[in-house]
Amino acid sequence: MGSKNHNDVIYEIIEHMERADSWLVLSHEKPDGDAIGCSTALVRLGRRLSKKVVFACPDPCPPRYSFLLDGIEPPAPGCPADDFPGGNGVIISVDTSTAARSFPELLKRPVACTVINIDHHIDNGRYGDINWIDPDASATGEMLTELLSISPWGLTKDEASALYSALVSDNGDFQFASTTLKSHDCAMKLMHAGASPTEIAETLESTMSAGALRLWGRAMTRTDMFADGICAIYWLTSEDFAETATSKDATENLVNFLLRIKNVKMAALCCESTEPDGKRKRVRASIRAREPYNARAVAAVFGGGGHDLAAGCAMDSSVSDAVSALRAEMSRYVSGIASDR
Ligand SMILES: [Mn+2]
Repeated sequence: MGSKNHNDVIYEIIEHMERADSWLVLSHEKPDGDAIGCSTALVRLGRRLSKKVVFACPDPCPPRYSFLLDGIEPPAPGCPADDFPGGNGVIISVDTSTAARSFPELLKRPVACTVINIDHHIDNGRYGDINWIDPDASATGEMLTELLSISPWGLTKDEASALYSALVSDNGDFQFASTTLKSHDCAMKLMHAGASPTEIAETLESTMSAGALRLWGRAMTRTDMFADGICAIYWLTSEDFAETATSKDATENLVNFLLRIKNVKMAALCCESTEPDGKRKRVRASIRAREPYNARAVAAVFGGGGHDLAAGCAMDSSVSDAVSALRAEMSRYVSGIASDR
């Protein structure tokens, strides 16, 4: 995409947002820091501009990011179609690769309004009327920083802090390979607007419960190395969550610890979960990789997706079967890459 097109789409989005009386801001299911940071920044901006703002997310905000909701209503849990007047409104979907990860029924436009899709996932389904997809952005927060910097609206300290939180939670505090000069340029813009990296880091790094630390301990003691020490995996069962009084939210970033082991280039965490639709148990796997390995290539074998270095998938099997299947696939994949070189 040339730089002219890039700016054209941003201006088109700004124009639609400016013109609309109401904004429906959508975050994806199981929201992470990027999704919550971006959606709360937009909710704050919309209120400041006197728009009617509805904020919705299929799942509750993880406690780690609840500080971003200070002073605003938590997102509506169900599909907010009835709350949304339509007509002169926009639906703004952030950080959401497919409509299925949000509210598919809404994104099929039962109401006449423009759907704006702002995301950095390379596999984005382009379900919007306006799609701004930038896989080079280290976070959707980076894209919104760019948009707000160009817009006539500017950025308040609260909005900048939300976007800074989005940025650092997706690029691993500027440590992941997705970090670019532009990521740092965005950080500078956000600091100019009042975001404090120290305050945000202290808030983000001191939110763990004792139960979560015990849960991490259980996973860590199971650290299983394979493929000549290039791969590592650990897992958590429903009992682990029950006995430590924690939920899946407590596992954010846990998988990344496996990459701290010397020479590990590909890592996975398998978590047993009970699906909301009933008692069916599934296993959700988070996969991480370091170059030249690709996490999405492995996730795709199990019907999952994501980024090159961070991906995920769900499996209908027991934890032990899921771990064996993933172990086998990672070994096969890693040895394939080794023989290609
Ligand atoms: Mn993201």
